[in-house]
Amino acid sequence: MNLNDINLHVSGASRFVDDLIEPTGVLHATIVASTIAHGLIKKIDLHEARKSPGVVAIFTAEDIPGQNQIGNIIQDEVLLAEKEVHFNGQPVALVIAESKSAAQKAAQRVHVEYEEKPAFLEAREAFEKNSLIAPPRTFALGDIVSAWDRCDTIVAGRVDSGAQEHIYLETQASLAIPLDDGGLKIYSATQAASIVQRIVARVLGLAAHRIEVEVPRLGGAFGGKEDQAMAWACLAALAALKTQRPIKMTLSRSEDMRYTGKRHPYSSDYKIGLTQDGAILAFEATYFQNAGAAADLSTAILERTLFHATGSYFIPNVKVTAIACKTNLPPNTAFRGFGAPQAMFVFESAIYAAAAKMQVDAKIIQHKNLLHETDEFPYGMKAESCKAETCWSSLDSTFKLQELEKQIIQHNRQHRWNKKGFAVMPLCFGISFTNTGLNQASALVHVFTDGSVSISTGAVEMGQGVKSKIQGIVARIFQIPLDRIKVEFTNTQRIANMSPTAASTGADMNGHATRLACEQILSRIQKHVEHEQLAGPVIYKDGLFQKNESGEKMTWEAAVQNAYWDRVNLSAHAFYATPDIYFDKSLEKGKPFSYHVYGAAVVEVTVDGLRGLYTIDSVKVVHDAGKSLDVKIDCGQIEGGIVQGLGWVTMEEIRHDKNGRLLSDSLTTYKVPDIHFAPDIRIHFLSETENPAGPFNSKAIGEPPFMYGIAAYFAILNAMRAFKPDVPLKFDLPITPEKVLMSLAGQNT
Ligand code: LUZ
Ligand code: MOS
Repeated sequence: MNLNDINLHVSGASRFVDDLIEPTGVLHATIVASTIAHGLIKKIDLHEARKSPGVVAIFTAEDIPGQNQIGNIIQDEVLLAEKEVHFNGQPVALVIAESKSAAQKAAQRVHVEYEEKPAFLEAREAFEKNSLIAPPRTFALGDIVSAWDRCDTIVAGRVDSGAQEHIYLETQASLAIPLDDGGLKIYSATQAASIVQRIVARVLGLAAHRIEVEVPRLGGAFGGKEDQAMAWACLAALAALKTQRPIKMTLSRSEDMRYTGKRHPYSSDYKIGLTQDGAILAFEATYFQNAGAAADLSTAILERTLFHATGSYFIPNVKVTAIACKTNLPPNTAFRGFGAPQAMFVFESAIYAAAAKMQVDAKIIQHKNLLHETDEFPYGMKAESCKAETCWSSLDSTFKLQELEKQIIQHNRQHRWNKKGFAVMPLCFGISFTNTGLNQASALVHVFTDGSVSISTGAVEMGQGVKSKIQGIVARIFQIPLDRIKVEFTNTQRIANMSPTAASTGADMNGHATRLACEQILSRIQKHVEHEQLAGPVIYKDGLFQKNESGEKMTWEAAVQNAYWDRVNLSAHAFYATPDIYFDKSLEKGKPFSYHVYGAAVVEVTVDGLRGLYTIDSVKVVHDAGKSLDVKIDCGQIEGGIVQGLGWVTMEEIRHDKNGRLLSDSLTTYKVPDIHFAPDIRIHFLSETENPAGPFNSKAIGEPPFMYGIAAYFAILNAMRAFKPDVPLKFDLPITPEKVLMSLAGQNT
């Protein structure tokens, strides 16, 4: 049986951090969190809490032996508050007790006195007061100033998009175990084991090599564990070092929702200019990003927003500016798409607004302005191997858009109380970390004397199937069955200096590194067979070393055994750095991406005009996966991405009270798509294309499909306009049933 994560999951056997067999003497941690959005700490009274049953220790910032600093890109985030709190939910103290409930009870008995200060919850509000994370950045192409004069239609407006909660099945979790040499072993539910190692070492004032971080697997992450697993690992580590007992720190669903950051809400201004025939000549936008109270990954996310400002289109004159605004919410963070969905929603809204003004179908403008091979992105890269037009026309021919349109018009004629609408979303998403330095990965491969294989890489398995893809790569090269290949847990002492498993690059980069390591070993074994066993050139085919002339053959197992006794090295480490990418921030030009992923989707919806309810009927996709490493995994990623994208644009609504306290802090108040909401999804892969940048010509899959969901917003708008052609055009997602109803009833929400 192939014991990869997929099989373990379906049988319920897989263990996540919280399921690991607990070490004896384990203690449990919980935090005392700020109950205000912004203010000074006047006093922390631990007196009563210390007497609470089961309490072992309580720590505050003063107990941190190293630096009280967990900021990664920008060092602006303390682990435990010192004099000031900057968001509701910020850790103020750490309570350690014999059980989680004892810790929680004691935490309630910690009394913190605050002096409240004014708080910003909205990006524009923070911007007005010059509360910024970093200076604004601008990308430009062509000559925007003169371009406006040549436009026949100019439309300007505002676009808003809301936050999104990750709702990974597994909440944040860590387990820290003190070691006899003064170091720690930490099990952490993180996408970024080496960054956890680095920051824990900083906080504890220890060398990185003293901190071993292991990630067994994650129950989903979606970006929410790229940076934000950090605090929980650091807190467990701090307490483990201090008490010399194992410490477990897990968050309940509600704690996780209240304490951790989300997808960044954006509020944006746009201006778009077109000629009479629908060619977009100019686009200008300012994105106000609600970063929350610390930088986290906000500046990187903002950069990806700029990179995707014009989506799948070529616009000759562009000027886009993005501003990370510092507010008093938990620091917002990575979430599938990483700033690109927000940018694409703005651009699609601009097209939609222009189409409405010109009284043409938005699809016509979309199609007319698609990217082509020789076009240049505003950041200077050429759209080589562009598949935008191919995906669009394949969508059209595969799913018969004209027929769909006819059916919808007919349905809307025949139905008074429910109307259908559809919209198309073309996709172009850049693959690589935009921070070029992160585009590196390593693999460590051992072949054991029985011919079975162990692989370690920097990839974290979070349900996306990266382990299966890596296993598949090894199986292709060594030509052995999958159950002879084991992909190990991610561990900082087997693979050093790992980049996060993020930016959709996990299978690409770790897959390439694995390939390189396997090729080294295979070549050594082959040479051994040629020189010591079969005396002459051999080829390796069908799992056999074969000599052409004589027909002599040798199995993988026999060759491995013989090579071992001949003292051939059966282990290899390989390093991969994505070639030919660079970016010059002083010019804001370069070639930041290894390649782009293309696709197109059509979303069909039905709106109930009396109740404002809607169903997403179908999502039909043409997607370019290159030569897919695993069609089932890629389909799963496309389906999951689409449903998550639909949730963001339709029903997922985050609400705070005026003290910045999260109101939508459970799955009864924060609604996410379920199986009943999920539409019929049809996926057509663009016939296999070459992509030498991906292992075996594959393409990255993780993030891009999320953005197909954006079409649902415009499909719903189209259905609403079938009820009421003059319904006000607002671009403010999520478009909840409440908003649909109020807007059809002519009321503002
Ligand atoms: N994480 C990151 C990402 O650190 N840099 C990126 O460019 C990125 N892109 C997408 C998702 N996560
Ligand atoms: Mo990410 S949004 O951690 O790829």
